[in-house]
Parts: sequence; structure tokens; C-alpha cells
Amino acid sequence: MTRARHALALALLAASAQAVAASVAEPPAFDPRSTEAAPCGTGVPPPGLEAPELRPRAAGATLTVRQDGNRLCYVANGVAQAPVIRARQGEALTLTLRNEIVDPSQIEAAMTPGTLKTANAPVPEAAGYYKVVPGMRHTATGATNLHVHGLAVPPVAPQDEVLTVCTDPAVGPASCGQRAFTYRYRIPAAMPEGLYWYHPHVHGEVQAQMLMGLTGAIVVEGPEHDARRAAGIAERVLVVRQTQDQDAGKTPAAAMTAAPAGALASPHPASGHAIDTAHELLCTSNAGIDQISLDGAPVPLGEVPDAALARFEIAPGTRQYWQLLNAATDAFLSLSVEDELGHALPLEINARDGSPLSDDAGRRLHPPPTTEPQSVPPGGRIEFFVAAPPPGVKAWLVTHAIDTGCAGDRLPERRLALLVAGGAATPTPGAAAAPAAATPRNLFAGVLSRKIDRRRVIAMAEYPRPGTADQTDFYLFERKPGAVLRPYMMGDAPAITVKAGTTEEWLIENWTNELHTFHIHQLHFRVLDVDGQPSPAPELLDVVEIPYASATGYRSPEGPVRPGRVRLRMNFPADMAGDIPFHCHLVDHEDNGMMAVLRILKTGSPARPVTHAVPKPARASDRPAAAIAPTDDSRAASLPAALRESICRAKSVSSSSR
Ligand SMILES: [Cu+2]
Repeated sequence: MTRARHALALALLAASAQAVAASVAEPPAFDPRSTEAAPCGTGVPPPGLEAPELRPRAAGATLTVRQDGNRLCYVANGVAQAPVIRARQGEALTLTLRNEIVDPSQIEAAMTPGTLKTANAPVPEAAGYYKVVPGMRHTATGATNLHVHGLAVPPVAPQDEVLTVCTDPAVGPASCGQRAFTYRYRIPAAMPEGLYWYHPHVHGEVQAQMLMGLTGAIVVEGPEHDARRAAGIAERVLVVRQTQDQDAGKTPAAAMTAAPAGALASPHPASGHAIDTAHELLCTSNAGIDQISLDGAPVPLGEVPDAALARFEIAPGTRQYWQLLNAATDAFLSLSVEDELGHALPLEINARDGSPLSDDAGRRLHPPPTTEPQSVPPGGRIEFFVAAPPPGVKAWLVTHAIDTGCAGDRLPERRLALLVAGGAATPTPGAAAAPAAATPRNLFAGVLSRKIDRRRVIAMAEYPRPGTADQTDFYLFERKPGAVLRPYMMGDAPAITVKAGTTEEWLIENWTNELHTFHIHQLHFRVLDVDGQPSPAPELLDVVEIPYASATGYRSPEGPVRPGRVRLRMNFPADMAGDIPFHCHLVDHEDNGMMAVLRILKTGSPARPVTHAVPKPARASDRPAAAIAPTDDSRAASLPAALRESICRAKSVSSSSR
């Protein structure tokens, strides 16, 4: 929405607020202005109101994180609505993040685990099986930082460094050494143009901060955007968020089905590096349905009047370009546009995860319009052209019910928005004909034609945490002989080190009974096959759903459990040298350990011993203090002195092994 349209919307809202002022029962009218009395504004946005735009360029803009009780918000230009940040390919983008969080205990409350009556037993060590180490609880610090999801900018400060760079709250522990940080990004000229996003990445409290309100969209504009604009095709950015996670932190032991005899009872001897599925969290009964929102307006459940939904008009005979971000913490989406008879209207899918559809050579693909539901996992994006329904026909943007596995969340069908033919076509600014789009080469082209330097198997697992401060521990680890399963903790050494310029094929395995996702910072990957089914046109993504495991029977030669499997291939460019997190994007899982770090070494850079650890947030430990293994931290060594100083201020950590 333009600034003028936004101001108009505010004026209309203010007028309607006066009209209902007499009614005491009415919720507070929506007013996104951030004031001392209402740091995050008042009320919730009416359905269909787009967020304001922000174009920081090199000169920069400030995003202030403010707090109002159990709400957090990004404030830009005095407006407490996470702006849609716009940048051009090849452009410098400066963003100052300022932390005005005043009550970290509210973040703590948003991640409070359930309480067990009796403690879970730890996963026993058994010969032939990986050792499983339980995690420990993270106590909220109120520190926050910024991750620019999907952007191929270096994992090095002042760009997309999330492992050490953070900002301290106004009230609360000061462990970051700064209240504000200025990120200076350079969007590559060959960055695919499309939809990206931003959110905090302070490990352990990502989910709480996102649920409380900290997510926003980034649009990278390029020639295709310009061509759409010249052709008068209206664009619409849609952001789905989640405002609660009812099973966060809970180990619903009472609801767990009895573990069948499991892997340990298999008549087939363990191979020496087997996963103990007998002690995995099995089925749970997550009866609750989590609230989601569209552009900040709550999405109602069940049969709802159209007046409760966003109403989108498309001029008859024309089409619009919709860019949809799933910023939910763990809700998957399966999207269609359906009419009153339940018939899906064709959608022309144009881009996923910010990248216009292209083959490995970088040539643009234009698949025919589809009526198939479109899966968008948490963290994922989809962009498509949608045509106006025939006049008089109502259609809805729908997310279908999704089977997330017997340990997953309930995701019923929901209507997100009403879609009708109406309104006037967007005036075409110039000539009606779109200029030829000179698309620059896709940064991620060519990965399939490269020689594979190495293959790895990366496994996902989860186990109930022992002790009474109950939680579920989540694991993401390279499955190889001698591996030990440990939940990731802030400051952990990189799990995998590769040389710049190499290409690897990773088989991601899901050994649990719920869907997970795989996301890696900085990079995109091509998905080669899913559960052994090769993809005819491998998609270029930065987050992918990993199917849940299936039972095969205890006498099966392949073992009692067949993990869900996704094979992907990616290249590690020298420009992205540094420490790159990869994790599940069900962020509660990430917070509780389903994360690891990949280090890309610049070719020829010598390994340097590290003499200090990274900042480590305070933890109420339920086991002895963890140690940080010494690492060769060429990244910290390459930072400016002042920044290095702030990183090295961290408390020293004992070197005993955990
Ligand atoms: Cu997960």
C-alpha cells in the first residue's frame, strides 16, 4: 500500500473508531501509531489492510522493537506495523535495529513449558545406537536481532550474522553489549527477485518473539516487477502469521501412545549407528487449534461470514500478482482459490521462496496454471497470478486441512480471504506492453551441473527431555558412525565444515511422527527427490517440508521405521563464507535444538584457534553447565576490532566436555 493509501485507511479507521466510541463492548479501534501509552498501537488491523512499505536504501531506516505487555512489534516511522521492506537487486540496504523490550518475562511466559507430574526417563544408552544427550532450558533474555530469511548476503557482521550479533533489551540482562545494531546489506545483482522476510534469530526465544509479533516481509524488486507494474498488474503482499502455539514446550507424556516394542526390540542387529526410535516421542494428541492471522487480522475458524474475511477485488477480466509469506511458527499451509462449489480456480505459480521458477541453467519456467493445492511450509513463500473470478462468482483463498503426522498439530481447513471480481483495473502507467524483462542470471543457477564433492545424511529426531522442567528435545545431526545426538545450543561449534566452491548432496531424514522442515540460511538448494520419488523439475527452495516417518514392522529388514526423506543439492559459494545456521523452521523445534551450523571456509584461509567464546544467554540449567568446544573462528577474527571486542566480551566457558 502506498503511503497515501495507508494514511487514507488510517483516517477511515479513525472515523469508524469515533462511530463506535459509544459502545463499551467494542474492542479498541485499530490505530497502529506507536505512542508512549500504546507502544504497539491499539486494536488489531481490519481484514485486508496491507502493511506500510519501507524503502531504506543505503541511507537506511530504523526498525525499533517495542513491547506492550505480551505483544512485541516492529515500529518504523512511528507506525507499529511490521513494514514490507522493499529493495532493488544490487542495492545497498541499511537497517538499524533498536531494542526497546522492557519486560523479558513476557517472552519467558510465551515459552513456558508444561509441567510433568513425574519426570521422563532419559534415553538409555544402548550398544549399536547413537548416544542421546538431553538439552537444557533456555531462559528468555529479551535480546533480539534480525535475520533476513533467504537473502544471499554474507553470514558476517554487519550483514546477516545471527549467531553473535544481538541487541540488549531496555530492561533485562545486558549480554549483547549494545542496544542497537546497524545492519548493512548488499543485495546481490543476481539475487532472484521476489519475496523474502525478516524475523529475530536469538536461539531459544525465536518462537516466543515471532508469536508476540516480530515478523515482516521483504520484497526484492527487479525487471519482472517493473514489467508487471508497466503492464498494470496489481501486486499484493500477504503475510500469514501465527499468534499462539498451544503445544509449545510441552512434553505431553500422558497423551503419548504407548511406545511399541520399537527399534531396540528389532530382531535385526543394530548397525552401529542406529536411531533409537523406541524412545522417540511417538503420537501425541494436540487437540488445540492455533490461531493464525492474515496481515495481522485474525483468521476465523469454521463457517464464517464473508464480512469477517479480507475482501480482495480484482477488476473483471484482469489478474493480480500475489506474493504470500508463511511467517507462522509451525502452521503449514496448503493453498487454493476455490469457488462456492469447491472448484479450484487455476493459479499461475510464478515463484517460490523468492526465486522465479527457473531451470538449472537459469532459464525461466512458466508452467501451465494449476488447480492443485500449493504447499507452503512455515518460512516458505509462494508467488502467483490469480485471475478475477467471473462476475457474480465468489471465491476464497483457502488453506486445506493438512496431515502433519500423529505427533503433529491439527491444521483444519480455513478460509483466509474472499475474492470477487470488482473495482477498476490498475491504471497502466506507461505503454500497455510490458518491457522485455532482462532477467539477470539467477545466483543459484548451475548447482545440478556441478560435480558432487560429498554426500551426507542429516537426520531429525526428537525425545522427551528428562527432568521435571519438561520439554521436548529436538535433534538435527549428521548421521555417521560415532555421532552423538545433542540439541544445538548457542555458541556450539560448527557441525560441518566445507570449502568454498564445493557442492554437496544432503539426504535429510525425518525419524519422527510429525512433519519437520529444513531451512538453511544464505543458500537455496534444489530438491532432487522426496521419499525416493525423483522430482521431474527440481525446485529451487530455501525451506522444504520433510515427510514424517512410517512404520514398516519390527521384522522388516530395513528396521521398524522408515524415515521421511528429502534429497537436495547445494553449492557453497565463497561469497557466503562464514558460519551458516541450518535448522527446522518449526521454530519451537529450532529453539529446542533442531539446528546446527555449517562453516564455509574461504578457500585457502588458514584455520585459526579461537581464544574466546561467543555470548551465551543466561540459562536456568537443569544439568551441569555446557561447554563450548574450541573452534577455529576465522569469522570473528575477520571482524572490525570494535565488533570483535563486543563478541569477545562474552564470559569464558569451562572446557569440560558435556
Ligand atoms: Cu521440526
